[in-house]
Amino acid sequence: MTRLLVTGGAGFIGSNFVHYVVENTEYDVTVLDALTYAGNRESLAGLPESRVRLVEGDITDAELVDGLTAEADAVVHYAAESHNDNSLHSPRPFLDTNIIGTYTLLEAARKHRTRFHHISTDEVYGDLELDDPERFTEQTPYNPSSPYSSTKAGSDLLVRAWGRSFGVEATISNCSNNYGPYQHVEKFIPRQITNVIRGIRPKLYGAGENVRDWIHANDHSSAVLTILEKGRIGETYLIGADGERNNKEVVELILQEMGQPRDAYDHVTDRAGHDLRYAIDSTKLRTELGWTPQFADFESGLAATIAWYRDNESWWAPSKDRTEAFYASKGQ
Ligand code: NAD
Ligand code: TDX
Repeated sequence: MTRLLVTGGAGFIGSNFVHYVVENTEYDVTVLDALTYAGNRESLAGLPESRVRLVEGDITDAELVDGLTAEADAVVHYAAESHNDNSLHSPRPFLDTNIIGTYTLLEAARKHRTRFHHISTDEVYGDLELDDPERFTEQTPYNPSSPYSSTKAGSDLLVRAWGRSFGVEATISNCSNNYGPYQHVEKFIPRQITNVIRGIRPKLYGAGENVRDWIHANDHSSAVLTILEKGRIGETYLIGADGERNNKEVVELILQEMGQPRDAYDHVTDRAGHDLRYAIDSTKLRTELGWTPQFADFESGLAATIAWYRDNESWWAPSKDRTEAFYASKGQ
């Protein structure tokens, strides 16, 4: 394996993966990315041109996808419409990219017999009660809540069907909430960090009791690379780093780290259908493939992320006003 086709490689997690691959492997990377509002070529700045090529294009473009897949040894498929709040406002792009886009890539992988790794989310499993002793495993039934998570669930099922019916050599990973550099300011942690930098109070949906299971994007990247290289074809692996926190705790940590009073935030309108809690049991990945996360300490990972947003205002500033105007229109 020498050349990877990474879809969505100019987005948050995809760009972190491309940086990780360049630093830790010999592989060359072709990024296929439509550079939607969520994609940013600056997220790939500084990477060697001899190893990383960015192709601006859509994963629903069958001819383009076919040509790029023919050149690749493996496809790692990150491209998606990824934000729950957007999916409640305007679901159609989620169907186009997450369903039709995944179908288009699978058809190319089938034709060229290309190894395929599909990036998915723990949100396909729905949510857990706060006091539920169980966490999500590979056996948990699918029960998605939002237009976003239902299209991701649909894309997972397409991957399984193309594996079983057409022999596509595919693996799937479902990861929990990522944090780290290059995340769009629409998402929870970067929104609150950049709010504080701009003198805006952080915004907590509802009571702030919802729990997310945080993992650093670098740990997600190392897990994906492990599955790509050692995972069993046809299998699903859950990725998580035991990082459960409720949203209120995370906002308080951000405020404290940024030198503000811990209660200097506002409660705003809750998200419709807001999932209560996600939690991942990643035993299979750890025991079968020997993966372990490196960013065990959420507080220091968060502090490094805050420092990154302070140091890289030119990366996020162009999106900030537009994003806040969208939230303000919804009372959030
Ligand atoms: P993101 O929104 O930051 O990035 C998505 C990228 O895909 C962008 O660069 C965008 O330009 C590109 N894209 C969108 N539509 C496209 C199309 N039609 N053709 C080509 N490119 C297109 O998303 P992210 O947070 O980096 O998520 C990446 C993947 O990881 C998604 O599949 C998401 O479901 C999954 N995931 C995310 C998280 C998380 O916490 N963010 C957790 C688990 C899984
Ligand atoms: O301003 C906010 N205030 C707030 O309280 C925002 C933007 C969010 N929230 C809450 C909603 C969630 O409980 O914070 C939590 C995290 O919100 P998001 O960052 O929007 O993430 P989430 O909806 O949990 O989904 C994320 O993780 C799973 C990614 O966006 C998905 O792509 C991934 O599949």
